[in-house]
Amino acid sequence: MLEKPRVGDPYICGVQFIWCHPHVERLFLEEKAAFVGDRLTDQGREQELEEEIVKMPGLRGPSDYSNEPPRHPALKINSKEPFNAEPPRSALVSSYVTPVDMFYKRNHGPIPTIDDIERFYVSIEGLVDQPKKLYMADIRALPKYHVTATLQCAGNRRTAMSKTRTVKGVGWDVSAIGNGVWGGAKLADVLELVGIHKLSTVSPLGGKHVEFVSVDMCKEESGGPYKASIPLCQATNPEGDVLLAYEMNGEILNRDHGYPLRVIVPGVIGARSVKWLDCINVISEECQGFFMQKDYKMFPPTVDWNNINWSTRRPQMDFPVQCAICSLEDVAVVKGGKITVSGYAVSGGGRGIERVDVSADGGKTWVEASRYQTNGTPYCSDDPSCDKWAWVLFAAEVNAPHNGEIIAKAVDIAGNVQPANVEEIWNLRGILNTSWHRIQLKCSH
Ligand code: MTE
Ligand code: MO
Repeated sequence: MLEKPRVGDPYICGVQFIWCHPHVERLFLEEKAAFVGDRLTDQGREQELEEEIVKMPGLRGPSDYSNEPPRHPALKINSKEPFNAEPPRSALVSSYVTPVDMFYKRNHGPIPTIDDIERFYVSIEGLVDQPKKLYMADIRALPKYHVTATLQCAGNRRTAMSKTRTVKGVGWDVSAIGNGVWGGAKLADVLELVGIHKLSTVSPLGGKHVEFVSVDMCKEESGGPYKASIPLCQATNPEGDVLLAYEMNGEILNRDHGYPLRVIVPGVIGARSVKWLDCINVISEECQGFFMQKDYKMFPPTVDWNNINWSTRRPQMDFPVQCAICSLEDVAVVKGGKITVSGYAVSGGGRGIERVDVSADGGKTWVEASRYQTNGTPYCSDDPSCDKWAWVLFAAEVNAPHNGEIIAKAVDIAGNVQPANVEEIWNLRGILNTSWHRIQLKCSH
């Protein structure tokens, strides 16, 4: 990082001009300094620089962590730079919609900054007849939708998986998940603007995937921006509810969660919901970025870092059926007798939750938990107003055993069940730990 330039520095003239510009930060200065080089001696050069500044994009990915947003002190920090943090378990069952400040934050680089929201636009490029730039006003002019969707990191519950055998990745307890109400335009409507019709599986120029590119610099992408893609048929399906979201829980999206604009791909692992969207590319093959090709893939337990062949597996998209108890910590010390066990259950791909079972005797007998959605109304799978992309919160009363195990497991509407043990789904990246959630109890009497 450069110091504020002083007389005599090699780039003094060009740089000093940029430095004086109120919208420009030091980081940009550093980039400029590398090629400005010559001294600002004449008005012509000054004019040129001014034009370059006007052409600067509204949104930028900084290369260091000097401009991170404030965060709630109750979050448990799993990695500071990049910032990765989750709320205490209890925060997840306190409300059906997770408050923004209690929502997990999962980043791969520094949080981008906006110089000028008026200058911000998303470009739509690639296999489209007429590439387009969409400014925020253009996106806000499209019909606005609110989608309640649970976002879950593929690494949720990784720490528990790493107890079987070491895995690579940020450690997470059970709270790398949250339920948000996302407000924005449907990607299907946005794609219509560049001539790709609803429910198309191929664009007129042969595109089959839609790639989302951000501006945050990640070391995994060799300093390039974070990116991911989804199939075009999912992007053009209005029922898929893929959003370009500018609101979260009725508020303007904040910087941590993707301000000014992010993608929300409901029912799919969080990694595909690209934050700080900069560019949408219609492409013929799925995105070749690191997080699609060299990460977030599910391998069998026999694969280790010596014999891994990334090309043999597909990028993970839908997440499997999942649940976790959030009213108890592990290990929990409770008074004997009746206790209420509560938590969340969710499945990917829009498959709702059919049932949640809770056992207080290590899995010999089970009781069915009650389930709630939308502000406490009992969940009912044939109710069209139920949120198909969102979790259910569950609760069950059980008799606390002495030094026993409390377990929860969910079944989705397709009849998918969770695996009983983490060992059989162990994988080297530690993703998709959806094993039965087990809590060790110690009774205090
Ligand atoms: N988008 C960008 N640009 N950069 C990122 O690091 N992380 C992804 C996804 N989108 C990421 C991103 C991952 S792995 C997850 S789980 C979600 O964002 C997390 O979203 P949240 O921080 O809003 O909870
Ligand atoms: Mo993630």
